[in-house]
Amino acid sequence: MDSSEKYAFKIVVIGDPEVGKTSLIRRFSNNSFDENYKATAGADFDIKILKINDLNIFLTIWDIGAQERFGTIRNYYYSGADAAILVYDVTNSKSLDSLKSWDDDFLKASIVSNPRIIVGNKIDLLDKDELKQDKALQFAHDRNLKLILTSAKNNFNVEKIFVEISKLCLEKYNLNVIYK
Ligand code: G3D
Ligand code: MG
Repeated sequence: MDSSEKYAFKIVVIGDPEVGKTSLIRRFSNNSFDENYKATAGADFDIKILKINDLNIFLTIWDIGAQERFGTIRNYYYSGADAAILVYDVTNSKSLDSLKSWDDDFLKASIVSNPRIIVGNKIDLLDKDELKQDKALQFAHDRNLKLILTSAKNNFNVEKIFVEISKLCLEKYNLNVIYK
């Protein structure tokens, strides 16, 4: 019998439309990237099991889908969430500016100060000298959050997002054992 500890976390992936939320989730859960799938419609989540050290982490990863704009639906997604992944597109500064209100909304809907992580996606579209991301680093610093730069397209740093957020969840919720 598997005697390793098991933990379950609900993770929500939020941010403006088109930043690559669905692509990151697909890349992580199926290791695939599809340039042609349609915008996510309605409720959608994937389940993935991660092993960190000796721990089994069950992640339900919620994709906020095409409902990004509708505030009332957000609360349904946020309900019971353990952590949020805040995604912006490194080629779209407006999507970075929006993260402030995404983060504020998520925190407002959370009972405790849940862990979050900032993800700058689509770095395959940047030249090397554009990778500095000063504004994002400042935002990350202001909120005491980690920034991870990714490419769902090239599968760069995608797993790292989920490992890091799982570690933050473990730190915060180390009593959330469902089976020992
Ligand atoms: P969303 O779920 O946040 O709305 P999607 O975003 O995952 O639907 O992605 C929006 C568009 O960005 C898609 O292109 C997708 O292929 C593209 N995309 C996602 N991640 C990356 C990335 O890392 N690099 C690049 N170059 N493109 C990415 P289309 O053309 O279908 O709109
Ligand atoms: Mg989507």
